[in-house]
Amino acid sequence: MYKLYIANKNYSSWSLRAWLLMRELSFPFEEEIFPFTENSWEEYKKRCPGGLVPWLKDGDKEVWDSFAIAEYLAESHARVWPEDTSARAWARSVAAEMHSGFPALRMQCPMSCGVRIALTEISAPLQKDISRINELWLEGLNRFGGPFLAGEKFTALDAFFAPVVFRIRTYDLPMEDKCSEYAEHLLSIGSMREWEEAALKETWREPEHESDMIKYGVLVEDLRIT
Ligand SMILES: N[C@@H](CCC(=O)N[C@@H](CS)C(=O)NCC(=O)O)C(=O)O
Repeated sequence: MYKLYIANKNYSSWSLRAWLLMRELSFPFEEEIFPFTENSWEEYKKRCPGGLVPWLKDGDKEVWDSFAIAEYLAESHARVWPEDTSARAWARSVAAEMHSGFPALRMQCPMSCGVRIALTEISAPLQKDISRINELWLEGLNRFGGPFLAGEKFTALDAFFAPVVFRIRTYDLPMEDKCSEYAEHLLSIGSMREWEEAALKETWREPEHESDMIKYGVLVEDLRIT
C-alpha cells in the first residue's frame, strides 16, 4: 500500500495533483496531512526528504515532487498517461509546461478551494497565463475529443490542471465556453468532490495563505466551516 503525505486540502495545489491522480485511478493509498504552520519548511524538512509535499512512500522507496510521483506511478500503472503515443507526448509536454510555468496565476490566484474572491483587476501577466491555458485546453479538447484534456479518459494531465480548475472557480477567471465546460466536468468527478468536501471541513487557517489569497482581490464568500 502506498502512503501519500500531503498538506491542507484547501490550499495545497501540489498535493492535489498527486492525490487526485491516485484516487481517480483507484490506486490504493493511505494519506497523512501535514498542516501548514508559520514554520512549515522547517517542520517539513524534519519529516520528508525535500522539505515539501506531496511525498510518496512505497515500501522503502520514497518519491517527492508531483511530477516525479506521476512518473514513478506510470512505471507500474499504464493508465497514468494516455495510451496513444502522440497523445502521451502532448500530455507530458503540457503537464511539464504547467509544472514549471504560469507564475502570475500561482502568485495572484493561490489555490483556496473554499472561498470566492473578486479580483480587482486582471493584470497583463495573469491574462497571458489565462490565455495560454485556454489555448492549451482548446487544443487538447479539439484534438482528442474530450471530455478530458487528452481524450476519453482521465490522465495525469487532468490531475496537473485540477488546481487551475479550483482557481478558475475561486477567482471567476474568464475562460472560453468549451474550457468552462471542461472545468465544470472536472469539478464534478467523484475524487474532485471528495477533495473539495474535505477542504471545506478543514478548520486550519494559515495566516500567510489567508493573506496571499486576497492580495489581488476582495473576499466575497467563505464556504469553509468555522
Ligand atoms: N514542485 C513541487 C512543489 C511542492 C510544494 O511546493 N509543496 C508545498 C505544498 S503545496 C509545500 O510542501 N510547502 C511547504 C512549505 O511551504 O513550507 C511538487 O510538484 O511537488
